[in-house]
Amino acid sequence: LGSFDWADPFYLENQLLEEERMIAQSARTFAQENLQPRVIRAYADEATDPEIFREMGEMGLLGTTIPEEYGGLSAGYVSYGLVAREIERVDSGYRSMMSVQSSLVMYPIYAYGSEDQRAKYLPGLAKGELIGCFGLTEPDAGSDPAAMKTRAEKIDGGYRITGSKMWISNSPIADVFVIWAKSESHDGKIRGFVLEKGMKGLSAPKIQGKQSLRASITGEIVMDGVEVGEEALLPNVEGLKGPFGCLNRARYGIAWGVMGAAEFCWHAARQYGLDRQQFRRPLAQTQLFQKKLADMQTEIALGLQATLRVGRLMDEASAAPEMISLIKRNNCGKALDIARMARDMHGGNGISEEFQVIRHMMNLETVNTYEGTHDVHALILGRAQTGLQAFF
Ligand code: TGC
Ligand code: FAD
Repeated sequence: LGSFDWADPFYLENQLLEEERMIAQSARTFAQENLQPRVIRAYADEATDPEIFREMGEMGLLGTTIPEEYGGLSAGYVSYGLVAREIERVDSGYRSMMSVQSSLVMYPIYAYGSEDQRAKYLPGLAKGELIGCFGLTEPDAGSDPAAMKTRAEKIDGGYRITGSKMWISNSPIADVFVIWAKSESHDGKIRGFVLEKGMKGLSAPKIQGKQSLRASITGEIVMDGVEVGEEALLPNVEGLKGPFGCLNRARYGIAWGVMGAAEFCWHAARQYGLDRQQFRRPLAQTQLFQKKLADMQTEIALGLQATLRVGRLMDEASAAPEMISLIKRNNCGKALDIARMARDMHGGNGISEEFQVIRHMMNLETVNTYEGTHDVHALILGRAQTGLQAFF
């Protein structure tokens, strides 16, 4: 029988390819050296440093799966997931910045865009010289994006877009806006458009006062008759499968990312329990404390194995969206439970910014909600096994 590594119970590390291990290691070094030192201040001040996009770009962490000719790394989905895990080990907001740029902006321009659109936007987005955002959710259309009100009306040589988007990561600092709208000249079908900062009628006010994901800026997108040329339309997709094709990738990355946040909380709780004495012994020497550590270790080990399995299937192009719903839902829910438990195990210190577990806990409330809530993914899985639609 082999030996047991408490921090890596199923030897995940050994199941990675050499290239994947190297990408994960460089993402870890970057996250620990460049992001960790600034996150406590950024969260407290609710301040996002746009320079982080350039730094991530220099490290090759934006558009990991996009081909090299467009500035990406041509790496696989397991590598992308490992990057998300390392960044979210520091903060879910920083991972959010990375995953919106990679999966929700670069991916649709690459997969659904014209050659001109790819050449115009992808290299700048990969370097982090351009910042992107993805507008699907609206004030009255969150879980039900088919109810969107944003319209693209045909005008001479292009379109006039009117509507508003809500809760959009990166929007107040974005240069490139991937927007989904119902297009009147395409039978009212949902189509994607690429808008640019500075266009007349386009604004993106910041949403103030978030108590979660404070290191990542979030805003609205207001489109008051924004006029764009024909070249703004993403030509190669129509219908909800356009935005969902992007969400499949982002949700998969989140399933890895939240395991990074959960690992941070688990390791912090273990160390705290070893260091702190009560009743003349370490907290870690009590049965209740050890049971909590065992639960954390178990859920994280299982969650990571599941994401690796789905990642391998993504790389073979045979992962189904329902598999992604399963890991997005379960890993987010478990990570949130683990962060709450770690907060409790730190006692009073657990509410202090210095110990960082409450920041992860607050962030994970958002991650459990965005990209399809925990319950919406349950309904996707319920539909897949009963054949019955329970959304409405
Ligand atoms: P439904 O009838 O199920 O499907 C409509 C069309 O879409 C296709 N489709 C998919 N295609 C690819 N991948 C998927 N996962 C797909 N899911 C559905 C489907 O085949 C169909 O195509 P067609 O050609 O037959 O028309 O649609 P529905 O309206 O009943 O929707 C059901 C539901 C609830 C599952 C869906 O609307 C949903 O997932 N809602 C959640 C919304 C959501 O996830 N929003 C995310 C916004 S972006 C975000 O949160 C970014 S945060 C990022 C960050 O900061 O990190
Ligand atoms: P609702 O859909 O109103 O849901 C409210 C509650 O009702 C939830 O508990 C939900 O599970 C439940 N519910 C809904 N429908 C049903 C049903 N049929 N049966 C049972 N229960 C149901 N969106 C973007 O497009 N781009 C972004 O970049 C982006 N970034 C975000 C960043 C942050 C910080 C946040 C908080 C959100 C972001 N979102 C983004 C939006 C996010 O995707 C939505 O908030 C999410 O999809 C949920 O929609 P909603 O907030 O309208 O909630």
